[in-house]
Amino acid sequence: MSDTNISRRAFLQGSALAVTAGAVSRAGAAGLPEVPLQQSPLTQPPLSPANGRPYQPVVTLNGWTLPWRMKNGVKEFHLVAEPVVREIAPGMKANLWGYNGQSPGPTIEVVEGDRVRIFVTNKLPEATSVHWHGQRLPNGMDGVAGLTQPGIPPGKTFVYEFTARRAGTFMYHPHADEMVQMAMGMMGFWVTHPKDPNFMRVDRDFVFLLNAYDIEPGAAVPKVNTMLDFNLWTWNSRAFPGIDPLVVRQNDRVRIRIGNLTMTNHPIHLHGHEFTVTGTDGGWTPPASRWPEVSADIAVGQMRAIEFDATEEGDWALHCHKAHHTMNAMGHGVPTMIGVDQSAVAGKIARLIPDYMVMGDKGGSMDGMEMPLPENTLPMMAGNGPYGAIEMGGMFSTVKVRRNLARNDYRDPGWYRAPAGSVAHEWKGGDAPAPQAAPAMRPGQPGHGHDPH
Ligand SMILES: [Cu+2]
Repeated sequence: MSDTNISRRAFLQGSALAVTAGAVSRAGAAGLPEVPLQQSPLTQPPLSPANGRPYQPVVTLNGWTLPWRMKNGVKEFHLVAEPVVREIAPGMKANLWGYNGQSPGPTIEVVEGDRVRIFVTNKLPEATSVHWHGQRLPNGMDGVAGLTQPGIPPGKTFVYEFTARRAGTFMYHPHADEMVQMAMGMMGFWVTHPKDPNFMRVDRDFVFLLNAYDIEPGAAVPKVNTMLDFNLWTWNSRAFPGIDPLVVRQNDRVRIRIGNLTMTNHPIHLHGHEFTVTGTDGGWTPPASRWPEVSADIAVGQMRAIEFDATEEGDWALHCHKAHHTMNAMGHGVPTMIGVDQSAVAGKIARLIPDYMVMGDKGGSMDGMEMPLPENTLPMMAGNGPYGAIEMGGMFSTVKVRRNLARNDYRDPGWYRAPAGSVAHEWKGGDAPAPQAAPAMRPGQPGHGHDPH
């Protein structure tokens, strides 16, 4: 395939110009890189670079990395903005907008110093643009429709070109009708690897975006006008139990890069290990500025790279610490009934509705209860673990640390088998007589026996 003169001239002018309508016709399309598509919602293995400078590729949780072609020393990518169907978790599919068959779009991986050319074809019913969030680039490549370029009209292809100047963690998303397009799932991850592959080297490097949708139970299209009250809290447009585990070999150095494109902050909490924040939107954090944490709050529009040594074997929860963010669509608006004896009223209702069930009087646990749900709707908390129901949904997964894994093996090893005697269990030794402390009293208080004075 050969370049078109039109696009080459456009690059020399150094701004995001449309490859003219002719170029996306059958004849002109010869100049465009092919469009890789991904349909599977499962985590794809890391894409080892076939050409260019070497690096340790990342693993996109429930996602994939976009292949490129090398054209006269330039890495060429082709993104297609289009309507997609995304399985949020088994049992529920959403009609979203995304890139190359999925929401989020594929991760783009390049190396510091790479010359990068990205063709963006718009198959949406309205204009779009792509903003390369966090990058240093020529102003005309920044992707803000109206400010730095005209919007990409439906059916047209624009080209962006710049040098990836700074290593780090980035995102991409539209800067055109943002409220609608981001509520519909248009976003993706970008990683620029350091030129020196041994700089900040880790064994496993995971990436995902925090996103959120408001989809009525039974519906499939997000409500795009919702400002705060979302009901699906997702990582890469997947909700637990649809989120894959992060599989790690014991003693691996692990990095998890997280970007937040929701409307609120998310305190992401890791069990069993301490981590440090080694990178932000602005670059690597200076080592002297790091301190140990077990939760990192990720504000809207921010990115954080956390790192730890996976020393402890097991299945360690990794989740947002806002309790409503580890739940799915149903149940957020239900009144609190804890401690309310509903038995009298239940009898009366049962005469009218034979299957009526008292709910919530002993807490919210759904353990063992099967609820009828509307079509295409996820239960509020849904996962099953080796010891019963995991009463979670939404922004929840596990870091599965195992010994004896191969270096590049990311397959789910199943549930952790804890050594005998190391699991919390029912006490069967009988009640020990516990000495009770005497009731607290103030000196001189009448009726309380002896006075120390
Ligand atoms: Cu959250």
